[in-house]
Amino acid sequence: MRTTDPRSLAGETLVFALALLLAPLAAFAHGDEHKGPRKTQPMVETDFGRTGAPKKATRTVRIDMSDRMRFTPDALEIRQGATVRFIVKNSGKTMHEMVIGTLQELQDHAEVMKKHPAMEHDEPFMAHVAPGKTEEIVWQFTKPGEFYFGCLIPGHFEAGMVGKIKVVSK
Ligand SMILES: [Cu+2]
Repeated sequence: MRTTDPRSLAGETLVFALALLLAPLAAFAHGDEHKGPRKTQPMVETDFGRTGAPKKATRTVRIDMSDRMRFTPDALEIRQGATVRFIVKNSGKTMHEMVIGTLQELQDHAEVMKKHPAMEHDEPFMAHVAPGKTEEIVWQFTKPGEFYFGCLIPGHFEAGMVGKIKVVSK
């Protein structure tokens, strides 16, 4: 004997099915809401160092980028093992970026950018900085050697928007 109206039973079944469907979405949304702005960068290990922990920064370096296609300063000497907080300012009127890497990597990347100008990466060793804005990179230089930083906006690297980082062994 049935006491429930079949229509309401169908309704309940539907609600249950919806709840099942939505549960993972709700979990996802919940996990997402704690993220907020990215506080910790993904850990990346490269030939020119690795993601630095902001709390362990041992040195702060201010870098200015201008429409003259120059970084100021454009030569740095850093002690191996140092974690550097770069405060990167764009004092120009066009977009600029600071990307750290080996010379080969920067050259290759600049070539790709020429073909795909809209391509955007986000890695812990780069900062895309809008006109008038300031962004930060925290990077640990784990290996000695000669490295570079460049702006890979098409044409900028070729115009000389590149700087040198010499990492000296401890
Ligand atoms: Cu630039």
